[in-house]
Amino acid sequence: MLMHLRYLDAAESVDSQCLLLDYLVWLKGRFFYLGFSAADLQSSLQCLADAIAAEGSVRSVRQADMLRRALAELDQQPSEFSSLACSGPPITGAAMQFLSALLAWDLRTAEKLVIGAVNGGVAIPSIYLEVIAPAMHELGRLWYAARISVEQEHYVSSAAQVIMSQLYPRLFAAECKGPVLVAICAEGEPHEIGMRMVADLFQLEGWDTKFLGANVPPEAVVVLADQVRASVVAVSAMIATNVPAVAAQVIMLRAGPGGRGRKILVGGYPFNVDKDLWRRVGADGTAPDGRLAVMEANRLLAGGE
Ligand code: B12
Repeated sequence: MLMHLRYLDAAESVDSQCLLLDYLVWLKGRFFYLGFSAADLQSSLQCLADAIAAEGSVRSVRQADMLRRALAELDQQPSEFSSLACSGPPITGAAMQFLSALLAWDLRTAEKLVIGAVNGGVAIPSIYLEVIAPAMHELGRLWYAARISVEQEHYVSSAAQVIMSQLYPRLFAAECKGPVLVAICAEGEPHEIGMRMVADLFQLEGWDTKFLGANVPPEAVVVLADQVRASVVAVSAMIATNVPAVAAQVIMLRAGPGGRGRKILVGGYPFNVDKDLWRRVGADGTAPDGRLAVMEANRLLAGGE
């Protein structure tokens, strides 16, 4: 129940009906795969909407209304894999081999596949976006459908990062004379692989990147952005409940030293679901993946609005 309230709070605070609906669709599917009743979910959420409305404040009435509208739409949605977080074509080829090896706890085979491909001339962006990213998305679907364990989810994501780190001598081989990028995951956000990939692709394009990882305290970001004279700060969130933290980070950066001239990019799953969300959190732009993020940052620095 607490989790529902957090999603509702977040969706309301950034005025995003579609983020709330996406969460409920995801929840309905998760109930389906765990063998829980969809009718129970629907009636408990209906009770929640009534209890929130009974509070009577302007905010609670608005939240209850959002929840009721989302529930009416939820009825029309199928249960299996209908959330964007869990949809998409099945993975094939190298992505499937990479994931299968790690699901079998075999880091060596997954590592050989990646390092062998890079040694054979495959570009790092292709490895990231066509092998590792799809493998991670499939990992999420398998967890969602209760077909793998939590241990496997943790192992695969941690092993993927170990393998990505082995590409760092190549990523940082050239002297970086380009603009400075500070890349962080918003306060509370544990998913760091997406932001890490984005930062690495900036590095490959000659940017000087400072990637700080998951759950970064917002004040520290303001200090660092000033200290390293960042041209762009990139803020990532994967879980919708962390979108308000993205918005708060943007406000803090704008108010901090040098904040007016600095560009802020935001991204991650909620920004792919709600295409206009980046504007409502006060950012300068967004992009659905690392390659497009570099293009967007270059466009903004060249004076694009
Ligand atoms: C690995 C993983 C984890 C790991 C994270 C480890 C780590 N160190 O990062 C762990 C195990 C910790 C974890 C925890 C949880 N997770 Co998780 N996790 C995943 C998983 C499988 C992969 C994430 C990933 O690396 N994706 C690959 C990257 C490359 O994709 P990406 O993040 O979308 O990034 C790309 C773009 O979005 C974009 N981008 C990203 N950031 C930025 C920033 C900027 C500025 C720009 C421009 C672009 C951009 O570019 C990236 C590269 O192209 C996803 C499944 C999925 N669909 O991604 C679930 C998933 C995100 N997790 C989910 C959930 C529910 C959780 C938990 C709540 C429960 C759980 N599974 O244990 C907890 C969170 C607890 C908490 N404290 O909040 C759900 C979220 C559902 C939802 N409706 O939001 C997902 C979608 C799984 C699912 N299918 O249900 N998780």
